[in-house]
Amino acid sequence: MSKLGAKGSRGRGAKGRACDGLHSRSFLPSVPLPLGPPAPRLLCPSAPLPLCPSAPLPLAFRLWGVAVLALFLMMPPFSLASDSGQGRWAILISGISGDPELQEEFLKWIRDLHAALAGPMQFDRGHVFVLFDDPSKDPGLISYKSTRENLEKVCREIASRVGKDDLVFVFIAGHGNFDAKTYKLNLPGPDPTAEELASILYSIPAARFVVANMTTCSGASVPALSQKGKIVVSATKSGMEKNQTQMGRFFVEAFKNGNADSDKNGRVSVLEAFNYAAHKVEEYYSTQGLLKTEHPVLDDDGDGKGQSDPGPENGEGFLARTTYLDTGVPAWARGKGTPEEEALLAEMQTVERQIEALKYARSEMPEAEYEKKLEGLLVRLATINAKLRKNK
Ligand SMILES: [Ca+2]
Ligand SMILES: [Ca+2]
Repeated sequence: MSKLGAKGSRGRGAKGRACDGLHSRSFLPSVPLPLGPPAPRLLCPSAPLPLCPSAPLPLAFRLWGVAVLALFLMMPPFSLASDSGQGRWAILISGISGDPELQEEFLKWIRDLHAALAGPMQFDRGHVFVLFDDPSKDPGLISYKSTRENLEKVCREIASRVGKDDLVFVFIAGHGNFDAKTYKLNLPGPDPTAEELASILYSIPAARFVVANMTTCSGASVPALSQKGKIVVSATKSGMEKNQTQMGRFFVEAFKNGNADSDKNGRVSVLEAFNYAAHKVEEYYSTQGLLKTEHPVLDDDGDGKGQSDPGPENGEGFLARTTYLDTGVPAWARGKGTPEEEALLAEMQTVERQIEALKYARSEMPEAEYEKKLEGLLVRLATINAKLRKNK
């Protein structure tokens, strides 16, 4: 079940956004959708279909038709070569576990995430660095003991090899603490504050960062880690949530589980992973009959404040919707393709990004202008997909 379902149960669905005319997120790519086969998602119960094709159709129906066409044409038409894994880097770090069972749990998260990155997501193995509090637990996997010094060393190494447009994914497991003023990550040896952590990580001159801090109290690290162009996910909304967190487990699961791909475009965006994991956290506490002691948030607008429900309404989630850890090739399209097909795919992703940008700018333009621009982008999307099918 997607986060959207959970949001609906909290009242967001009552706004009627699911059938919000033709600009509804229901049929656009790269947006969270209820799970299920593609066809039913195109139907909007409150918007009856036009039965007489010769009758003039309102713009809304024309847009709906274009959207249906775009999605129809997005059915797997071709195969593409995946890239070599260049341009993407990962730091997976777990600090002091403090408990053998927790240590095993954190190691499992890291192992699973490493397997997903090096496997289906095709990261270059030499681009994935694992730091753990006891390297003897898995010497083949763990690059370094998770000290601050070693984290700095890894960042220096990546900095010396990274491209300016590269993506760096940082996953932090373990414990953090908060003394009402300062967040610190508990590592063997000196504990970096959130500000120091940001300084160490962002010494890497890469344009794109996804930082997932899954520790206790991690919400308190968001203000320091937040910057324009960076996506920050934390397991808790503040430093006051000090109980052991579950978010990390589900965030990792999101990249292993097709259910996180709520819009069924064959890829899991960072926002989809967040929504999936946040929903699973909610489900976990509910099923266990426990008071929910962690409230995950995401920040990607650089204002230092995370949102539990990112969307155009609060301006959060634009980057995360269009940021992926994978190669850029949908799961259904991974294989061998031609340069022309790759160029078309890149163009398709550009148009998807423009659609998202338009949705975020919607409140600042007249509705007619919004619909006209959206229609234009959807037509472009349909045209690209038609070309891809033709090349099949
Ligand atoms: Ca997706
Ligand atoms: Ca924010």
